[in-house]
Amino acid sequence: MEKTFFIIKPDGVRRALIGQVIDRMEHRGFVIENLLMCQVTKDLLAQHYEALVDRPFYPSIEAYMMSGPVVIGVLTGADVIQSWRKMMGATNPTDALPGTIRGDFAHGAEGASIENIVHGSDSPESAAREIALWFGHD
Ligand code: IDP
Ligand code: MG
Repeated sequence: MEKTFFIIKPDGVRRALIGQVIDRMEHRGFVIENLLMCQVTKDLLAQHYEALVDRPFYPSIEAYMMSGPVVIGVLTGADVIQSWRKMMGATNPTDALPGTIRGDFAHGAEGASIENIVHGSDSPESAAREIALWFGHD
């Protein structure tokens, strides 16, 4: 079984969407293998978004992701990495289709950062790296 790493971002927690996001995972038949509410630290976030830290908009991502608690977890199932990405929808909620989490719950225009409710690993390599980073083991 494949594993992926997910985050319900601060806007998802703030808007009381934890239940609806988890509900979609469970309805789809994926298994939640690990689940934790926490406050992101600067260092951990920079490691998580190592591909984005040098971008001009990274400070806005940092402010967004540290603006409140997040829920992190590991999801397991067949082809869960790509399936969860499809369930999330496009990065920019303006492009996210109705029926996706971002397409149903986000509009994305909150200042400089793209606020889009959820994160999901984009490849098996990212999933393994992110699970190890956030949970300390795979
Ligand atoms: P993803 O979350 O769909 O994988 P990534 O390109 O990996 O998208 O970007 C990570 C996160 O950083 C996005 O979900 C979004 O919150 C934020 N982000 C990405 N690109 C931009 C941008 O151009 N401006 C502001 N925030 C961005
Ligand atoms: Mg990404």
